[in-house]
Amino acid sequence: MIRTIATKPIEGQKPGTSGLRKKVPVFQAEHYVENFVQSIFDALEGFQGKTLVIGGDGRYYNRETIQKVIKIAAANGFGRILVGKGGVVSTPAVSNLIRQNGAFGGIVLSASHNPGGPHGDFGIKYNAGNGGPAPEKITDAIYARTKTINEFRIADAPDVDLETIGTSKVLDCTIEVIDAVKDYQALMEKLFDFDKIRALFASGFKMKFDAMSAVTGPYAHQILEGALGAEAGTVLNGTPLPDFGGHHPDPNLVHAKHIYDLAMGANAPDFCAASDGDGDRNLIIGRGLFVTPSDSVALLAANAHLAPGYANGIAGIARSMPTSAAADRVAAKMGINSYETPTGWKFFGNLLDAGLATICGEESAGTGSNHVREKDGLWAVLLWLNILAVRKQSVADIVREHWATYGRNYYSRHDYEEVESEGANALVQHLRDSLVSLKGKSFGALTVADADDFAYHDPVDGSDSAHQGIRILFTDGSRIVYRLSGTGTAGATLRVYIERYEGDAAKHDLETQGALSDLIALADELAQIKAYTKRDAPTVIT
Ligand code: VG1
Ligand code: CO
Repeated sequence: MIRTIATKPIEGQKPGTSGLRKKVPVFQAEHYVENFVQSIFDALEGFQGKTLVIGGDGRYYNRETIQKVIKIAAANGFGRILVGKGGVVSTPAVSNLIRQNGAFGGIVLSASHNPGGPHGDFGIKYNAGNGGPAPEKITDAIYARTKTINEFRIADAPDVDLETIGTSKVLDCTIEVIDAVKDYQALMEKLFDFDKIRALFASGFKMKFDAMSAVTGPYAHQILEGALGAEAGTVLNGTPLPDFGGHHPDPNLVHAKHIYDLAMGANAPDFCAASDGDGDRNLIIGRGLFVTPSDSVALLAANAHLAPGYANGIAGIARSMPTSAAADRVAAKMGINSYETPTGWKFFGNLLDAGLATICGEESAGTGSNHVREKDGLWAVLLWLNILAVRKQSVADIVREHWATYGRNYYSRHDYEEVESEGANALVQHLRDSLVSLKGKSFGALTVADADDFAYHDPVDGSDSAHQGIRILFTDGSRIVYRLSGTGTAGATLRVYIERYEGDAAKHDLETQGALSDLIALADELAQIKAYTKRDAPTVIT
């Protein structure tokens, strides 16, 4: 039986960089989930009888939400629902399932790298039929609907058993509980030379992969230790936990410091990596050398042809605006196009669908390709392994060679987390007001070539996205970028991105913060960060 239940609009259900993200208690409020999910379906057309994929990163409130989504989707007329066993599917694997099954779309339940648990974060995101995060046109329509919604439809049915692989029915809708790892592994086997990687491990190559008690554990166990023969114990924290063991499942130098320390210590493995809560981010550290995500996307693009899936070369490279220009240099040398998009994977979708870009990346540890429409943490790890297996050099040697060829883009991001929204907004406004007067000004050796508030014109669908971050570009190629996070759930988070290009190979081994110190000081001076945020120092430096 379908029940139609009266409801009232709920304030503040505006999807951010990556869907709707709030604290768990917010989602637990009466009809909150129901309202948002019904608003998603109300904003879509033509899904009667079609397939919906549902997956989540396994965090607290995942199961309860999945039961609701299944019942609402069935009541709204979906014909078939695919859901991973236990309701746990990584974000890139959801993207793959949507594509492989010709699904109408999918729902991803995740707050990615944010902490979980009863007081942690939760999130809901809609992905379209191409497997990627819904474009702004759809998220705007969803948001508009949340402001006028007055009823939702839900099946009056018992909960679906998510623990057993098999098929059942809710109303006329077929629910299939599936093995979420199998299809993903098959895709990876098509893209990468598993024989070569197996031989690399057999030769004594050692690695550690930290799944951070999040979604990639089962994938990493099965692919790295199973199919590729890495020794038992290669995967750390490989069991997904609803609260990620109380940690932030954020693979950066702060929250994955233990793996950094391992890579820098005596007896370091050849290769260390980690992924985030929902499996779409990656951290790459070679013995003694951390690879910045911006360098990683450039390196992967330059070497992708060494993997079977990219043997014919790549069509183009896309990076988010704050990501360093290292990838642009690779594209220029290869004679292919590079694209600069706003932050958030949804902006890569059109470029990938149109075949304009093959490899995409973000400075926030997101790298991916046209194999799915999400960034993909394990994919990045496997491409690195494929490259290492072919080149038979250390990570550090490969990175240094890359710098010698292209120059090095020193890069760092300084985050000021959970500052007061008022101060953060005032800081951005003050910067916007000073853009015109900054042009041509000199600060010591640095001269401002241009300053703007980044706006993007999508070359495929012609849509425009304004106010995507303040850019201050210097004549020597250095940049300072400021933007406010669209994924935080408390107050505002200011992100300051700092970059400097160094062509001289003799200066490629400087300590990063030191190499950027004049820009870091200038970033504070121009935006008056300390005054506006009332903070003396960043919360996180990556
Ligand atoms: C952050 C990152 C951005 C990334 C987004 C989602 O957004 O900066 O690059 O796409 O998180 O990543 P923001 O608006 O907080 O800067 V994830 O791993 O949540 O799907
Ligand atoms: Co993520």
